Amino acid sequence: MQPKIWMNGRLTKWEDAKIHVLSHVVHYGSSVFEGIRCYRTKKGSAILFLKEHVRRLYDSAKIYRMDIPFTQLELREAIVETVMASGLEACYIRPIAFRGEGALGVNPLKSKVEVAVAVWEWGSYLGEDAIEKGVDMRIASWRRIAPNTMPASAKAGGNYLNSSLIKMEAVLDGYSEGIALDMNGLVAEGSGENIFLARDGVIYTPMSAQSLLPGITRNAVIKLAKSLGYEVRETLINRESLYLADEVFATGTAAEITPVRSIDHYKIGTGERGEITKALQDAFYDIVKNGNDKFGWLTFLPEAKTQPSGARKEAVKA
Ligand code: PPE
Repeated sequence: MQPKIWMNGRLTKWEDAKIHVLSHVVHYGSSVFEGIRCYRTKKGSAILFLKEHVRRLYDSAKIYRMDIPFTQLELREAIVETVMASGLEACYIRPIAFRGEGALGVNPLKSKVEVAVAVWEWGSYLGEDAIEKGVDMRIASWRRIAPNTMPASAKAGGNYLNSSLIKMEAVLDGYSEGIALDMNGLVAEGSGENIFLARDGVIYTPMSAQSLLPGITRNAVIKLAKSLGYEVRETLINRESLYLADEVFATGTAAEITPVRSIDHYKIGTGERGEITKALQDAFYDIVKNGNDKFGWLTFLPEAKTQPSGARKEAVKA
């Protein structure tokens, strides 16, 4: 049996969570969404960065002048409710707000905003051994959407047409992922991940104004790296810096921290997971696997050993 889907305020059966074919979103990509992970930690199931993801959803909605008919607190509660109802101890969570029925035509303002939350099991994003062995990537021939065309910092459905082109090209050519450059030929991001490199012990990642989604994992990795004593520079990165790096890794909710072992057939460093990448993974997995959450990034579900039952509202308010 598939998990229930929360739609416009209530849980419905998976197969009943439907929309009309003339919904605005189907024609014009007018949705904003999030991807969140719930982990089964040793201290119980916990959602990683619940508040941050919900906030980014509302930021994306604001950019597209969408009024989501629920508060952020209500949506956080809906997410916890959907995860709990699924019975899954670990899952991927997909909240989405979109322009539904109303009027066709480009103007979305006449179409009502609908909201849904779905959950499913989603294992490794870039292949089985990816986290340990790393993946092969290419530089995409497609550029990432430029800042004055579609805002990359909104996680909007339409942006993923660009991501799809990048991804299909990479996969059909035998790579796991494509890295897109921005309009100036500088490194932007993968189709669904942010990109980091390390050289001589310093970590670099493209600046958030650089045609990229300011990833929540990216932000966390920057914090983890600093807490481990590494210098992190958010800067402009040219393509060849990737080839010359000691280490390259990709970050994202789905991808977590995935080493990149080659780009365009250039071996990165030794071609194996690097020391810094491993240190960051260890710090990250200590939080999401062991539940050692010194940063306060996890929202434990009420059943979790560390939380009293009935703590749902308290948990999501925090
Ligand atoms: N850039 C893009 C374009 C992107 O889609 C993601 C997440 C990131 C960066 C990393 O952001 P964050 O998850 O906040 O660290 N991509 C999501 C979607 C993947 C999908 O295939 O759908 C994800 O990782 O959940």
